[in-house]
Amino acid sequence: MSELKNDRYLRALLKQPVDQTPVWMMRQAGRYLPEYKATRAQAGDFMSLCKNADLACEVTLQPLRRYALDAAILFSDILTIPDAMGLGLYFETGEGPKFERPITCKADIEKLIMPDPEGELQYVMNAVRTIRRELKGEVPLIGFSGSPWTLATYMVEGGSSKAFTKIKKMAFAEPKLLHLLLDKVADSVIDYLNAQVAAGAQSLMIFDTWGGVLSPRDYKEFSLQYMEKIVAGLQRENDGRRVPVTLFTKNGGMWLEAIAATGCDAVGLDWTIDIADAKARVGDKVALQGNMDPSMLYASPERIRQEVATILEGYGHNNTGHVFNLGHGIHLDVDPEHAGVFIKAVNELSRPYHK
Ligand code: 1CP
Repeated sequence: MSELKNDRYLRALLKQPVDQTPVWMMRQAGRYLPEYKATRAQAGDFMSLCKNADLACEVTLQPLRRYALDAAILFSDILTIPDAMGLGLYFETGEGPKFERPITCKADIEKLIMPDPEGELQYVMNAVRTIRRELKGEVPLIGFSGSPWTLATYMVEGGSSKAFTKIKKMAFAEPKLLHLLLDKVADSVIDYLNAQVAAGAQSLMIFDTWGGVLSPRDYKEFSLQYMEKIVAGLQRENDGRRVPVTLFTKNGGMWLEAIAATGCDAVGLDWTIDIADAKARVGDKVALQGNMDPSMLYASPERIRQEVATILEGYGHNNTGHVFNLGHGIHLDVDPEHAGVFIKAVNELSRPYHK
């Protein structure tokens, strides 16, 4: 495979020296970009966009044409696995994801399909292969999955949730049942991520968007334990290069040390923790990714630059091991020019930290 022209992102994750702080944005391909809306309209709906390798590749590359980003992320969704397991994913206009057949009992869990990454999920691998080819080694490609806990919240709630009562009822009233489900989902995530690496993904990220709604004990039992199992089951090298793994638990700042102890290479931070404190707590054990509040992109260009400067100073002069990012996905009504101000600020203001 071709040499990477820009490997800052991979180097920073592995704590090797870099010339400036690499940056990308969670949900960088999406509805804040008019060109995304146009391609999505061409595809028809969101899942058709995910299932068309050429169009999925097109939207993956769109943000890279606008901004000096250091990584591309596969255009897909975390809910591809539950869909392939047989739950019937659908999107209603203006609403979040929903499942036709949510999990309600043991029989539902027992009949879940273990998806074949090159079978039911081959469309994802085809997208990975197409994107890798079209990237032409410009920047690395990030593959991803949801954490078992986060996937299970959608599978049991039947869609997005605010209070998570159904999944918590299962966790506390029938914990064995939930463990059965989490274990099955973890096994499919391992197969799915390893297949993404085989297809060309150069780094992996696990999104634990809802781990932060659990108590510290329950977080370890129902979320972290399964992410640890996944990390242990992953293919960590491909083409003679290490494939770094980043774990991101939104609202997981309290549990940094435990997350860092899973064997992952990097920990994603939202904005509710100061990056200087996070750095002091994890030391050299892992790299850190984050951590600007995505709502900061509503601010003036001066304010955005100031925030970037503050976060860079917080991480400090020990300069590697930081990947700049938003603390969660970019909002869909953000002005694309402001995203550009953010990326440019990281590119320019981070250089002095790497001398
Ligand atoms: O066009 C549209 O209307 C669809 C909106 C959309 C998009 C652009 C969805 C539905 N998924 C995606 C893409 C997506 N999702 C990516 C691709 C990378 C990129 O955009 O650059 C990634 C990495 C995800 C991951 C994802 N999906 C997460 C984890 C990260 C996070 O933001 O917390 C979660 C929780 C989902 C579920 C999901 N899929 C779609 C929506 C709107 C949601 C969130 C629902 C909710 O809030 O509960």
